[in-house]
Amino acid sequence: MTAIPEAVRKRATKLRDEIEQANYRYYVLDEPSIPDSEYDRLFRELQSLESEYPGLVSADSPTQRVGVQPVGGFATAEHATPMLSLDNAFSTEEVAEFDRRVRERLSYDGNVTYSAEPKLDGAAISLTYQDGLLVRGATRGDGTVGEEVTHNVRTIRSIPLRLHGRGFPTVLEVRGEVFMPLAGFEELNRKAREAGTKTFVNPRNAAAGSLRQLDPKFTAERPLDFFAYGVAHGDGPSLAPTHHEILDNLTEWGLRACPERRVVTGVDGCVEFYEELGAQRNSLAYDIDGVVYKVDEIDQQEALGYVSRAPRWALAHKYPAQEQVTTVEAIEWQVGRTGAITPVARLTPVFVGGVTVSNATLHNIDDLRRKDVRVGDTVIVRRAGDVIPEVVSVVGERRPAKTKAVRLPRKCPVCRSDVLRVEGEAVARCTGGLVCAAQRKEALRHFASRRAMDIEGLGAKIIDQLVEQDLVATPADIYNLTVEQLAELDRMGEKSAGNLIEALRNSKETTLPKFLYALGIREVGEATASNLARHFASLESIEAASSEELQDAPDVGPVVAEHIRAFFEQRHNQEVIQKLRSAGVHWPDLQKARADQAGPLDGKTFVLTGTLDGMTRSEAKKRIEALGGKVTGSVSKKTDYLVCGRDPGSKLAKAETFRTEILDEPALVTLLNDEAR
Ligand code: 9MJ
Repeated sequence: MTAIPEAVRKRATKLRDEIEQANYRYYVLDEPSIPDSEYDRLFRELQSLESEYPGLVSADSPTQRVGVQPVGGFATAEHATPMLSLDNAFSTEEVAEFDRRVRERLSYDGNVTYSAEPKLDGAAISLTYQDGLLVRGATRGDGTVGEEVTHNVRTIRSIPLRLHGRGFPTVLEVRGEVFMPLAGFEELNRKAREAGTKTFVNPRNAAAGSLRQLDPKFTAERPLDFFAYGVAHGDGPSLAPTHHEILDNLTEWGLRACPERRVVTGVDGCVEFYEELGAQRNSLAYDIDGVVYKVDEIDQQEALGYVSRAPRWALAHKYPAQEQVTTVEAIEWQVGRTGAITPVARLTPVFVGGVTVSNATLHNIDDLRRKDVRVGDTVIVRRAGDVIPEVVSVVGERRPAKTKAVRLPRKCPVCRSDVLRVEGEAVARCTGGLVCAAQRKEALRHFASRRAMDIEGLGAKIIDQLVEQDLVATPADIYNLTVEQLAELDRMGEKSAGNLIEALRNSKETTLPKFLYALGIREVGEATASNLARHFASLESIEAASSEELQDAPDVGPVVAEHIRAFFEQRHNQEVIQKLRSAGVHWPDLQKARADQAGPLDGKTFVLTGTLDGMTRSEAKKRIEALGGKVTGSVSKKTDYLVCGRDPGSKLAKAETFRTEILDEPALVTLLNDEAR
């Protein structure tokens, strides 16, 4: 045997210690210290050292087992067939290598048929059904012994307590993943932030933590879901001969399997599936960290067998990690349009969730304090779906000496006005208003944006220069700009200056809802602006309305009404509006809304998702609004209907969690036609 250099032995010991520590934090405490990507890196390094120096391998090496033994609280549950994990691949070459090994072992020259399925990021679970009755739910634990969590599993609504139909084995052990859909996860964390309690790092930990609650009452309150992905053993009637048919059978017996699965052929089929699903990854309702390929023929699976911790017939092909470690280089405060100041971490750039991230939000001062993020810290950054990258936690073990806790600045970092934090509010604000260049820039960006005044070519870079050179202070000033002034700016020539002037001229013809939205009144988004316009029909009536009268408009509560009042009471704002109108900004007269003659869909809130065939989304919106209904952008408790077209986005899953009524296109058309009568 090759002699093992001392440095290698030391490195292996260090890696084992780090991996063991990470395992403990992950499996026992449900509080991971490092992201999976970092764990995988350490694990692979240890594996590669051990394969180079086999003398390093010891029975207690983390490479020799799946997780850690369960501790306390729950009864232990043995797995008659071990619950294994999966080997990982990070490239097409590694997938090809896997396929080659499979064919070699099977002495098979043709293309292997695989079942390809999303790899869900949750907690693995084993469910035992005896004579169709759910008798045991168990976590994976160390793969051989897990924890008995039957009571908790029974609270998950997508897990049937009794199987449907017939033909299932007398004893059926189903394996699958308990996970938390993203909408539920974000809602849970939002509530935790509001209540000032601890947030979960990611949906997977939230799912694992929820499953291991000692009191099932708490599990029941968590939005958990379940997809089956396999069967361990069955007594009685035998199972189908292929993996995909077994999953189909499970769905006939009332279990859920991920609908995104597909039977594919050879490496090409696998990779095509990987790429297609990768393109949809950000719009799925749940987190996935890769796809899994499984040899579809059960006979072939049996011939291939297992290695110590993973089946030889399956492979996880991972996507770019959604969590990475990096370091915090600075913590800065960003000033928004309404003066809200938000802590932002400037990071050593890191590739996460498919893009390079160098800034991440820290939400607000309370959240920052709770996580205790400091300059110099090693942190976990998460970027999942379309969500803004965020710092989720600090890797405490890696904090350098002499760091300082971050404090809320007393002066605005941009204009030096006082920073004010209203008692009970999470957000701190700069009190500078339009004196503050940051707020001015943000107000102008908002004013010019596509859904507001839609001024093409007036982007952030131009606005920054206009404000910094004192050419523009308020939105009214932009209509006084000349071609000569614009042509002087960086990134501008005569021609683009001329185009911008033309765009400014075009933008003067607008609509009342767009104009109201463009003013940037706090809490007045597009939907509220549109409701106000419809309800009051003219800007003058809105300006003259009392707080009570404003609240007669749909979607306007006392807080929003107060913001509207406060905005119009400012003389300064009145002047800006006056100047805008003098510059020629105008909109068509609206029919006076017949406020007292309620539309048939009055008070009903709709959300649209997916593609409609017979009309565009904006036509649908118009028709709903014409009958008094309201269309908003995201699903909440208050949503009455989700209109669901083809290829719906994550709103569908969210609507399902709120049990919102779902209308397909024909149902919407029927409703609109019926109500229009
Ligand atoms: C997940 N996590 O979605 C397996 N998995 O199969 C799928 N995990 C698995 N399959 C055998 N889809 C062991 C683990």
